Order: sequence, then structure tokens, then C-alpha cells
Amino acid sequence: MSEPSIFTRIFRGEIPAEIVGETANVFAIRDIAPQAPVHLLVIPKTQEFRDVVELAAAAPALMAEMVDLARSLAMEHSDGDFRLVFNTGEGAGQTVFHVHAHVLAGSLNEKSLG
Ligand code: DGP
Repeated sequence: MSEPSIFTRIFRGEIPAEIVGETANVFAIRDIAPQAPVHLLVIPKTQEFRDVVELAAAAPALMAEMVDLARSLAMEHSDGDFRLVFNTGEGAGQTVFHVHAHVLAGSLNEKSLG
């Protein structure tokens, strides 16, 4: 068994964070270091997939569930438009290897990458 990721520990309540949305298999929190007026993380409740490549290949329905929660949260927290970012690999800035989507919304300029 791998060590629990920071997101697993948050979901278990071992590290404090407000859960801002949830579906059967996915939950969402605010990013600790927001890069946009709305910056949420949408995360599977289990840590079996390290990145979006593994997720998409093995569990496309789970990926669709993440996108659906992202859309609902963008409507709730902003005007419904949003950017979805999956940092994939250390060189791209991924620091937590428990797949998660950054949901960026609210007054985004064209060049910000989140
Ligand atoms: P990435 O760099 O794509 O792996 O994104 C990881 C994100 O997780 C990063 O933007 C900061 C966020 N993060 C890390 N630790 C915590 C935490 O303890 N609480 C919250 N809310 N966010 C965290």
C-alpha cells in the first residue's frame, strides 16, 4: 500500500480543509494557493490514479464525473465558464501524485495558466 496522499488525508479529515462539493466518487476543495479568483481542486476519493493519463485510460467515467463536478462548481462559484488544468509530471508542476483537476474561474485573462 502506498502512503496516503495529502488529498486522501484531507478527505479522511486528518488535515483540515472545507469540502466545497462532492459526488459519489469525487470531492472538491479550495486550492491552498489560489491562482485565480476561483481556484478549486476536484479529486477522486481514492488515490489509485497518479495522473490524468492513467485516469483517462482506466476510468473514463470517473474522469467524466470530475468534469461534471467542475462544471457544477464553476456555475455555483462564478459564471459557469472555467478552465480545467491537469498538471502531469514534475516538469509540468505536478506536486501531488493523486490525480486532481484545477478548476480556474472568474475574470481569467487569456494567458494565465493556473
Ligand atoms: P499540482 O501542483 O498540480 O500537483 O497541484 C497540487 C495543488 O494542491 C497545489 O496547487 C496546492 C494544493 N495543495 C497542496 N497541499 C494542500 C493542502 O494541504 N490544502 C489545500 N487546500 N490545497 C493543497
